Amino acid sequence: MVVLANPPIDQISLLKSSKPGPCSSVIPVINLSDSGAAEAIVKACEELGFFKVTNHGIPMELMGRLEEEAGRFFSLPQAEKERSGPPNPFGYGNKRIGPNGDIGWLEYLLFAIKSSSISQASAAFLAEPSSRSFRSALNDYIAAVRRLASEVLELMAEGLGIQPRNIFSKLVIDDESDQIFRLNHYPPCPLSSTGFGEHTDPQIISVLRSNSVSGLQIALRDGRWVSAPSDPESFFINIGDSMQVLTNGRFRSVRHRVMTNGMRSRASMIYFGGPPIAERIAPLPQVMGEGEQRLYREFTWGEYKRAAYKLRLGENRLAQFEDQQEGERVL
Ligand code: GA4
Repeated sequence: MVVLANPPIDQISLLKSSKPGPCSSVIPVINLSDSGAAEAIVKACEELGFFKVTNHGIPMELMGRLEEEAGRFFSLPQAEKERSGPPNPFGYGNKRIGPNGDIGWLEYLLFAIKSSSISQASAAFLAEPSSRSFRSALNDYIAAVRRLASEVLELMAEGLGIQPRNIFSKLVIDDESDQIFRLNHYPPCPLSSTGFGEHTDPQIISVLRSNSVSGLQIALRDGRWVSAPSDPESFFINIGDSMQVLTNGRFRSVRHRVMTNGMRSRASMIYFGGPPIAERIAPLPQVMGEGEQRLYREFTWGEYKRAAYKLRLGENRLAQFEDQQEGERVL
């Protein structure tokens, strides 16, 4: 058998079944106003690293406004969109994902967030008077979704029974927190293909909202892919690599991907909550049981980011930060 060392992403999706599988109902749904929400979130983070939240208190109007503004941007002439790119890594991008040759069937806008609004430096075009309503829809949405991320992170600490309650949330709401916002547009694609190749998110938490066109799939522990049926009124939360490290592997950074739709455009908006660049990331003693072996060595978020941008999208970025077991250590 010929084994491809580094198969292109389109081939990976052909090798593995891209069928949604029989169990799309495995996606846990957490009602944030339920009294058992904290425990249910912890269970979902341990088993899947992924869940949907309802009753989140964010008005649909905020999401609708941003979806409309994004739609207006993506329907501009190509040359005009390209004035807002190429991504460095921020700005407009078309098909190319990251700096190492990954290709997807999408176009997108990537922004840096400073505190709770878009960083002007990452999106000069938004300063133009004609972009005023786009900018305000972005900032209103980001402020709301960042609060939601922080609330969910506090429920995680509560569910784990660790103190202080803001042990995770403070990492993403610091003035220096490294947060990213992404607007994706997946045009219809007649052949079922990969819109965004499989990967894990490097940050602590990601909060995704999409229009009514499905396509997001997540990998179960046994390697099967399952669909996360779209729900424009809810948010999907996924655990990132840094949270997997902070919880010493207890929470799972979930592999996910997006498949295209043959008929309709998928639009998604994703908030990525990361810590300040200089923040040290290591398994938290509060989360570890007595005598539990540390799975990862300490690193700074800046170090991890640099390593992440050197690899292809689908690669296992955490492997190089795994702690060696006592027995393997060269003394
Ligand atoms: C995945 C999660 C976010 O979309 C993102 C992506 C980033 C990019 O598109 O520029 C990365 C990717 C993501 C992981 C590894 C690196 C960086 C492309 C890539 C190959 C914005 C992020 O922070 O990491």
